[in-house]
Amino acid sequence: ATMGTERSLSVLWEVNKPFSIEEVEVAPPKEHEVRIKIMATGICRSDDHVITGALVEPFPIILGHEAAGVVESVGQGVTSVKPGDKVVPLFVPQCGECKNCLSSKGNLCINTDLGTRRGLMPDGTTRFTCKGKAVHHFLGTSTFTEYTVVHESAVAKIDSAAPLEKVCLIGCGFSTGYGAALQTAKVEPGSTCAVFGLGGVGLSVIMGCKVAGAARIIAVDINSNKFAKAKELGATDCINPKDFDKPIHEVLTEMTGGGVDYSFEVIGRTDTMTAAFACCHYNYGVSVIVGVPPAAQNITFDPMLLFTGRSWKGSVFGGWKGKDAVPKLVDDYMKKKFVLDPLITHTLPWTKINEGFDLLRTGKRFVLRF
Ligand code: COD
Ligand code: ZN
Repeated sequence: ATMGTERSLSVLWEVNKPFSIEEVEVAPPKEHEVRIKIMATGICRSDDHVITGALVEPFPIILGHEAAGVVESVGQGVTSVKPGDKVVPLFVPQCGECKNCLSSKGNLCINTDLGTRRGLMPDGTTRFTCKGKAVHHFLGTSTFTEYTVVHESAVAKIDSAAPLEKVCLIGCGFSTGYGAALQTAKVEPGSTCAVFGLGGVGLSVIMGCKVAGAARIIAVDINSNKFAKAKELGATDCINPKDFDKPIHEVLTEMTGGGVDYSFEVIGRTDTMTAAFACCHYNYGVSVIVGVPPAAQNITFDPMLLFTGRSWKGSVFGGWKGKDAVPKLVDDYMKKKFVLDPLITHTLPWTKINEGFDLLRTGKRFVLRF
């Protein structure tokens, strides 16, 4: 089926409903588009946020944005990939022409659907039809399906030897955390770091801090069961805020004789964002927000915290420009510069997608195999 219609994927019709496995028509790729056979996809917290309604997207929709697959066919004018290439779809594309792509400092291509949430291809249409109804795309990727269509700017060609059921994590969770340390914070050798939240993304921040040569990496979580893996991946200290009767930012400031060089919030809560900011060094500390902020919540803080010299930053997809960086990250994985196995607790056949989400909600991180 080179240019015909492909089928079968999991559609979410409404908020708070399970996915239904449906026959879906996946139209051939148009000009500058690529149709991909998905081989493995991770399940990420942001997918769950759409199911619960915390992240508002148009329905019906095909979710999923952390995946790896093989190019099945390409539309006219596509030059960077060809059928048979192994690829990772990019929820932050790299068009190479917008102001952010052209800046050496930016990575948030204006063509990402993160801010707009239109649920459509860049040309304003959809490639998915189910029971005669148009089905929306998610973040320009939609990977909970055997076949998807993405724009050429939203796909990176990777090493043909890469194991797809592992490197799919480079499509979101791993790169988001790892890049927050290496790209956004630019952690230096000998520095002290604090990482709030030890899910898959927080553990990837720890790996980034370690690769950067941090001397001390303090892991913070209210679930002490997360500490063993954090230590295995490079944390030097692990602390549970529940074990102290004073605020955790004070504990960290005392532990480090005045505050950490770099702190990371990898939970997505305003109280921990403020705590992570307050625990970094008053004069030159840098705090990075990695967790997706809860909708419609604001932070109130003492501006003196900034006045004395601290910096507060955010990071999407670890600051990486995807088309350039993802192939290199896959190469680094192949050279064993970092590991991905400890981030994956289970691998399931993709038709068990609803079970995967039940387990995600108990803190597990899944990869679905096609
Ligand atoms: N204090 C300390 N730790 C806490 C607290 C608290 N008050 N509350 C929860 N935690 C811990 C939990 O015990 C858990 O271990 C951890 O925080 C969160 O882990 P997970 O498994 O829920 O989350 P992850 O690692 O999968 O990360 C998801 C984020 C929360 C970071 C989420 O915001 C995200 O996926 N961000 C990616 C950012 C992004 O770019 N998204 C765009 C497209 S995905
Ligand atoms: Zn994600």
